[in-house]
Amino acid sequence: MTPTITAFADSPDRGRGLARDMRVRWALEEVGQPSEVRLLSFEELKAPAHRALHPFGQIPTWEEEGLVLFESGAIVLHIAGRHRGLLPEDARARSRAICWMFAALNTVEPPIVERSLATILERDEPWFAARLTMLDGRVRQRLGELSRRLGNAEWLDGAFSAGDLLMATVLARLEGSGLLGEYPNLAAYLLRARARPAYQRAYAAQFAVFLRSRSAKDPAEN
Ligand code: GTB
Repeated sequence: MTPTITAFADSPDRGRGLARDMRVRWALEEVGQPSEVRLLSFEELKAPAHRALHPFGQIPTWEEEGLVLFESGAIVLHIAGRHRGLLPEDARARSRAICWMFAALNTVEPPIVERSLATILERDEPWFAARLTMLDGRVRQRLGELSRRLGNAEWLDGAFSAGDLLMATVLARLEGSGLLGEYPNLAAYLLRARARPAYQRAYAAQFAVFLRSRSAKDPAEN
């Protein structure tokens, strides 16, 4: 049965591939698993039908033969566990790759998301500049540590894995901040990840949603 995932009908990132369905789309492309995508408005996200799938009323979700999952990391792990290509066969290498999945979501993503939310929600506050300096410092700490560990390697631990996939989507959220450019090996790592054909296909699919929503809103733009 073809799995169904959910995504924003009208993503606030305007098709830049920053919403968390992108991780799932990318993982599906890496392993060659077709899927259906159900697009949801903000109202639909909070409606009982969607909350029955996702307790927090968010995207993405996963439905497949009665199995319902939420949390992008759990969905990527589910995909990686059922197909070759995103986790090593060797048990120890597999555990290390899963370690990087958690590191991406639990250690690197939180300060990046906090910074990103502050730039949206707190920009007009009188104390915003001081807060941003502090948040930048927290992000820099993690980027410095990650940069030192990556060194000149192509990927975080041997072959490309679901750990790299999640880490790249986390780093992508720094787009436009100027912070990633301070760590040339991380900037190159993100470019390398985004150059993967599977990423390109996933990006194109979510960008097509943005183009359709834009033309529905303003036919003159197309
Ligand atoms: N921990 C969950 C996961 O990893 O799946 C987090 C899911 C989540 O935050 N989903 C967001 C959502 O549904 C979309 S991705 N938000 C609606 C709500 O909570 O009501 C977050 C996101 C949104 C917008 C941008 N952007 O515009 O750049 C980037 C990321």
